[in-house]
Amino acid sequence: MKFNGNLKLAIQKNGRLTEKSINLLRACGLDIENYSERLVVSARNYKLDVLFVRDDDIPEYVQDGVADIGFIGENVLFEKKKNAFVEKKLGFGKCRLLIGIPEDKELASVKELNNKKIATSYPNILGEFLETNSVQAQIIQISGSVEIAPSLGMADYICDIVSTGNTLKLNKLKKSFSVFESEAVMIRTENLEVEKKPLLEELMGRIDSVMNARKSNYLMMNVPNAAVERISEIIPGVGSPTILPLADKNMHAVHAVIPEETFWQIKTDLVAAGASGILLLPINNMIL
Ligand code: PRT
Ligand code: ZN
Repeated sequence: MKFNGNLKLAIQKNGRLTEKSINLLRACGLDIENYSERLVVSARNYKLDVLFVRDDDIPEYVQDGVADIGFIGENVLFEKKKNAFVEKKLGFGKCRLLIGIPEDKELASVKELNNKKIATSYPNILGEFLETNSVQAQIIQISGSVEIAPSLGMADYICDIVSTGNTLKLNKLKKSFSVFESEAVMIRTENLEVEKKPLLEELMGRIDSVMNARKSNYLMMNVPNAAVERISEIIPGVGSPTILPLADKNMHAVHAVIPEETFWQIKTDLVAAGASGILLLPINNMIL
């Protein structure tokens, strides 16, 4: 396997990043067969081997060149302090590392962390945060279920990953200071073999195209001739809309690519201006 010339990508085997990583690769047109039982899967239509590993091992694999590239949460990457080059953010796996405190406590300033015990699985990231803020606190390193540490009397506060905040609530904790923002990123080994560079560049181009497309939708509607100008003003987006004559001489079709989040903001104005038969379609790929 080592010398087959394929680009080697490490992704999480079984966890929160797995499905989104595979979805992204498939959206890039890569044919990756059922992966659940295997450690390595080769794409059928691209010189790419996907290695399935624990997320904690990905920075080291990429540093050592066992994998050429990896998809990994920035939280793990920065905690592990390995040498790998961040190529791009991937737009999924977003979360925040923050200080969680008991519901009945208040923290007015970061300085109030002085001399406290803080439980975390991220001693390096927390350590840097405390240092930046010139705070001396005791870091209690635990590998899982950090949120129960205050109720067990092991620590005053915690520093853990939060996305919805439900886990904090369940443990009678609440959010305090934000320590680190994270999302999944693509990392690359520092010494990528020259022959693999075109494979990586092609893959990155496809990822850009998929990510651009995910941020946009394709909007189509029918518009009375007199309203075409008004409708064109309402539509935000990438370039000017496409305006096409219809069989009905009084109407035109208007098509446009719009940012995903804007549809519900403009929908009422479009209808009020006379648009009908409004369709909003997903876009698979978009090359700018
Ligand atoms: O087995 P392996 O080591 O590969 O997986 P893992 O258990 O270490 O990681 P996993 O699958 O839980 O998470 C992988 C990555 O997903 C993390 O490194 C983050 O980059 C990202 N991510 C996004 C999250 C969350 N959201 C998240 N909510 N990782 C963990 N959580 C946990 C958090 O630790 C806490 O226990 O979810 C809980 C909080 O969630 P809420 O929604 O209740 O706030
Ligand atoms: Zn892990």
